Amino acid sequence: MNKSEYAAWLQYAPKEKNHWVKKHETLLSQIVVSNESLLIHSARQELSRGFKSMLGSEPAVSAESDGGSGVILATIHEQLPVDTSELGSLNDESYMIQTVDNSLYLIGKSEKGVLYAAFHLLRLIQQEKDLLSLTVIEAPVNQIRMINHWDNMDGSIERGYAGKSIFYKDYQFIGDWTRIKDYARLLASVGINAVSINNVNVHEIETKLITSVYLPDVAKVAEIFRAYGIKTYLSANYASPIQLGDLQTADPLNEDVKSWWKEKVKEVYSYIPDFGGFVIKADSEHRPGPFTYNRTHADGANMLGEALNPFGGVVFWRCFVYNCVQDWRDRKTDRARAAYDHFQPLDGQFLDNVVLQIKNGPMDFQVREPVSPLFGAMPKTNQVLEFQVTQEYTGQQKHLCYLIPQWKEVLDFDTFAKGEGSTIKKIVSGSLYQNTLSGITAVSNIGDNLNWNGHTLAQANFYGYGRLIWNPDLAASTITEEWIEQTFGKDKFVLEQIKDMLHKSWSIYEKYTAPLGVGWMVNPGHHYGPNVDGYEYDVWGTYHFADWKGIGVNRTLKNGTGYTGQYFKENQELYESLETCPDELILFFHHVPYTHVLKSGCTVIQHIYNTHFEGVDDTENLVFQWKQLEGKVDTVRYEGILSRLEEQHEHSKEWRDKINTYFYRKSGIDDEKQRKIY
Ligand code: GCW
Repeated sequence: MNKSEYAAWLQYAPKEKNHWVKKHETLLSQIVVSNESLLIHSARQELSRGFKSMLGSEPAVSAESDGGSGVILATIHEQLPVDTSELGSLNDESYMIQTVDNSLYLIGKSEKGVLYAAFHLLRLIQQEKDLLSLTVIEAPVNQIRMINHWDNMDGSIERGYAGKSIFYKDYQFIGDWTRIKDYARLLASVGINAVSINNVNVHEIETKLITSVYLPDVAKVAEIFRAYGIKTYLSANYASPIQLGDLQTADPLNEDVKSWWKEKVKEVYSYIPDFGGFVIKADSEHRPGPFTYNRTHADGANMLGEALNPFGGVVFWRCFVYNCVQDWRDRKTDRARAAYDHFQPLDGQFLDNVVLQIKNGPMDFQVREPVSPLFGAMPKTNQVLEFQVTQEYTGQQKHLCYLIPQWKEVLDFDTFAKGEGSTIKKIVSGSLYQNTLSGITAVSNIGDNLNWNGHTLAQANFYGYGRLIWNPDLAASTITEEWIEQTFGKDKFVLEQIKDMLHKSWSIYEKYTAPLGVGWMVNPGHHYGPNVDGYEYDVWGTYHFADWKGIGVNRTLKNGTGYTGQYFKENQELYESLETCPDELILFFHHVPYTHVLKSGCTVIQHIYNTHFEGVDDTENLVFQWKQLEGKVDTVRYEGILSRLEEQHEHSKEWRDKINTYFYRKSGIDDEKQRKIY
C-alpha cells in the first residue's frame, strides 16, 4: 500500500536530522497529560504517532512534568503557569498554544480545544515552524462545520468520484472501523465537527437507518467520530411514518405523525445519546415533503424540530426546492427564483433548533453562479451555507479545479442586507443577525479510493474546505501553502509549482466549459462532459436560450423573470443593468446578442472562442508544469496526478471543439483569429 496517498496531509514524513530537528527534538521527546479523557486521549495518540514518525522515536508520556522540556496538554480548568484569560470570551472549541520556558502548552477551553491544538501543532511541525517562542490563540469563526455524505447503502455514492462508500456495502455497514477512524482524524485535523453519513435522497433501505436494524452500527460510527469531536447526523426520509410505521400520512400537523417522530427520536437517542439530528431533503426532486398535505416547510421542519428538541438535536432543512418538471416552453418560471420564493416568506416561523441549509448559488453548484439571494433575507431564521466539495459540475475529480478561491468569493460577497459590509461570511457565522445556530456544510468528495479523493490534488479541496470554514479570513494562499507543505514536503519549487497550478485551475476550468455564468451545457444524468443542448429541452429549468442572434437568460425586473429583485438594492441594481453586470455573470442575468461588447472589450462570441482556445492551452501547460516535478514527488502520486492532468487536457479539447462549433454554427460569426472550428 502506498502510504503517501492515503495519509493525505497527515503525512508525518520522517525528517532529516536538520537544524530544525536539532532545535526541537528535546521539546518533542515528552508529552505531559494529567487527565487523559476521551478527546485528549485522541490528541495525545495523534501527537505520539506524529512525533514518532517525524522524529524517529516515541515520545515519553507522563502525567506530570519532570521539570524538563515537553509538550503539555491541559484544559483551562487545570492549574497552569499561563494566563488563559483570553480564552474567557471565546467559545468552547477555542485553544491556545504557548511556549513557557522550555515547554509548550496546548490549552483548550474544553477537551475539544486540546484536540484542535494538537492538530495545529502537528501542522506547524510538518511545516517546520519555530515552536520555541510561540503564542497562538484560535477559535473557530463558524460553529457548525459540517460534511454531508451522499453515500447509499449499496455502496454507491451519489455524485461520488473517488470510489465507493467507506461506510456501506451491500446494504450493510462495512465495519472497516480503522478507515472510518482515519477519516475522523482527517476531519478533526481541519476542525470539522459534524458529519451526516447518508445521502439526502433517502431510499427505501436507508430509511431504516433510524431503526433497530441499523442503529447499533450507526452508534459504532458515532462512537468513532465522538472521539474526534465530531457529531453524527443522519439524513431522514420525510415519509418515514408511512414507510416505517403503519401510518397513512406524514402530515406534519397530524397528532399521530408528531408522536411517531417523538418516539422515533427517543429511540435513536437511546442508541446515540449525543446524536446530532436530521438532514432533510423534502419536496425536492421527487422526495416527499409537507407540500403533499398542503403544509408549509415551516410546518414540516418544526414538527421534526419539536421531536428533537428535548435531546438537543437539530434539523437541517434543505432549501433546494424547485419545480423539476418544468416545461421548457415556459419562459416565466425561473428555477433560480425558487428557493427564495418558497422560503423567504416563512422568515420567523422556524423553531430555534431548525437550520435552513442553502446552496451557495441559486441553481446548483455550477462553476460560476451568483450568490443565493436567500442569505441575509431571513434575519429571524437560522441558516447554513452548503458548498459542494465533490466536483459534480467542476470536472468530477478528473479535472483539476481548486475551489477555495470560488468559496472565498462567495464568503466575501456583500449582500448589503444590513448595509455595507453584510458579507455572506458574517451572515453564515451568525454574527450579523446573532442566530442561535449557524455555519457551513458541504457535500463530501471522499470515497474508498486509497487517496480518498480520486485525484490526489482534490485532497486540497477537502483540506481547504475545513480550514476556510474554521476561519473565512484565511488567505487562499495560506491554506494552499499549508496543504502543499504537509502533503508534499518543503521543497520550494514543488510548493510554487503546485500552488500556481491550483490557484489558476478554477479559472481554467471556467474558460473551456459553459461561458459567462450561463452554466450547465453538460451531458444529462451523469453531468460529465460537454453537451450544449443536453438540458435545453428538458424539465429541469436549466436553459441557456441560445438562438442565431444571442444567448442568455433574462432575469431582470424590467422585462425578465424578476430574479434580480430578490437581491438587496445595491446588488439588484448591479445585476439589473447591462452596463454594470459583471462580465462573468452576464449570461446568467441577461440575454444578449453575440455581438454584445463585454467590459473586457471583446464581443460575447469572440470571448467564447478566445476562452475556449485559451483553456485548452492552459490545460496543456498544467501537464507541462506537473512534469517539472518528476523525481520531486513520489512516483505513485506523480504518475497518478499526471494521468489525470493528461486526461483533463484531452477532455478539454472536447469541450473546446463542441462549444466553439456549436456557437459558430448558431451565430455564423467567424473567429477573428481564424482558428480551427468545425
Ligand atoms: O446537484 C443535484 C445533484 C443531485 C443531488 C441534488 C441535491 C443528492 O445532481 O444528485 O441529490 O443536487 O442537492 O439534492
